[in-house]
This record gives sequence, structure tokens and C-alpha cells, in this order.
Amino acid sequence: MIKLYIDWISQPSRAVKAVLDILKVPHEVKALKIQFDEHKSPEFTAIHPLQQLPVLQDGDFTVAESHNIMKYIIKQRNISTNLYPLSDIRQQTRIDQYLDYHHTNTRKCLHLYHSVLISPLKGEKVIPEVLEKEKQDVAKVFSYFENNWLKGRNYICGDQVTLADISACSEMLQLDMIKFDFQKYPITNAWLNRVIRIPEVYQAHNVAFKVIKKQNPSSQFLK
Ligand SMILES: N[C@@H](CCC(=O)N[C@@H](CS)C(=O)NCC(=O)O)C(=O)O
Repeated sequence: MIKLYIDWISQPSRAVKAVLDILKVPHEVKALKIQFDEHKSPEFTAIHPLQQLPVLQDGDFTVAESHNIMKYIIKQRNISTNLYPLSDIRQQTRIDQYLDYHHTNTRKCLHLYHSVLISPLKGEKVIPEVLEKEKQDVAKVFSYFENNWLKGRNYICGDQVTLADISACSEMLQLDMIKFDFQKYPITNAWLNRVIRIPEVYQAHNVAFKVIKKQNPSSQFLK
């Protein structure tokens, strides 16, 4: 049986978990806690020396990087899915275009979340100029979603949900933990509500919702 190493609080981990569930690929979840350095244990380091989650083990084959894991499963099992249609090179390329953009753009949401929620908990100093830059970076990402990725479309790559939406949703929803004002971006907000309401995506966020409930009890995303 495939093993999936994740931390429920990690955005790319949740995205991969949701994708495996949507595709109904049987797997065993190995939940680690980054907070307690469980990803730095000798056992996990032997599996993935970069000490990052998520990681998938398919027999003797180890796969890292969330987008790579999602695509590996679809390709290896020849799964027919609109999440990443193997028969449509143009749609694959559109999806890949977003997935590449994600790493150096949408992923910046993490920095703001970290400075606002995690740094104070750890007693780390937050430099005001850095925080301001992080806010600007996130605003740029949301504006780009509003005016480009989602312009005239229900989902990032057209009228059907793809890997792009699931990866992006998991990353952006993390900002709900710091009471980010999603309503400022109505198109993006409506899209986020569509994607998070996919049952498997919602379920993969159960642990994240526990944090949201505590930090932001009036969140629109809580059931
Ligand atoms: N590009 C990677 C990012 C993976 C990543 O940054 N994982 C974080 C959790 S969200 C992690 O494992 N951090 C632990 C560390 O760097 O010590 C992917 O998409 O899988």
C-alpha cells in the first residue's frame, strides 16, 4: 500500500491528501508533526534528506514535491481525470503553468501567515518592513487571481477543477487563520468557496479548520 507522509497543518500536504482521496487511490497516511521536528528524525531523513513534507512512498520508489506527487499518481496509474487530463497536452500545460507559478507566488501566503501567527508564538521578532512586504506580496497574488487566473473562468484553468485549484486553495485558505479579508477579492473569494466545498478538499482541511475555529471563529469557511 502507498504511504503518504504529511503534516495536517502543511498546505502542500493537505492538497496531496485531497487529490488522492478524490482519485480514490488507496493509501496509508503517516502523519508527522513539523512542530515537534518529527520530519527531522533519522528515519524520515533516510526517506527524504530534504526533510520536507509531503512525501509519497510507492513500494521502493520515493516521490517528493506535492505537484510532482499528484502528477506521478495520475500518470503511473493512467487515471482519467479532469484534475490533470493525460489526453489533453494543452490543458496539462495550462495546469503546469499555474503549478510552476504557485511555488514563487501563491506560496508567499505562507510567509505572511508565519509572521502573523507563528513568529509571535515562537517569540521571534517580526520586522515591520518585512511584514509590510509580505502583505504587499499577498495582495499582488490575490490581485493576480482576481484579474488574471480567474478572469471569466470558474476555475484557474477553465470550467473544471484541476490540480491547480486544489494546490492554490490549500495555500490561500491558510490565511483564514490570520483573519485575512478574502471579501476584498470577490471573484477569488467565490472560487475559494467552490473549491473548499469539494468534500475531499474540505475533509483534508479538518485539522486546519480546528485552528481556524480557534483563531477566527466567525470564518465564512466554517460549516
Ligand atoms: N515545494 C514543496 C514544499 C514543501 C514544504 O515546504 N513543506 C513544508 C511544510 S508546508 C515542510 O516540510 N517544512 C519543514 C521544514 O522545511 O523544516 C512541495 O510542494 O511539496
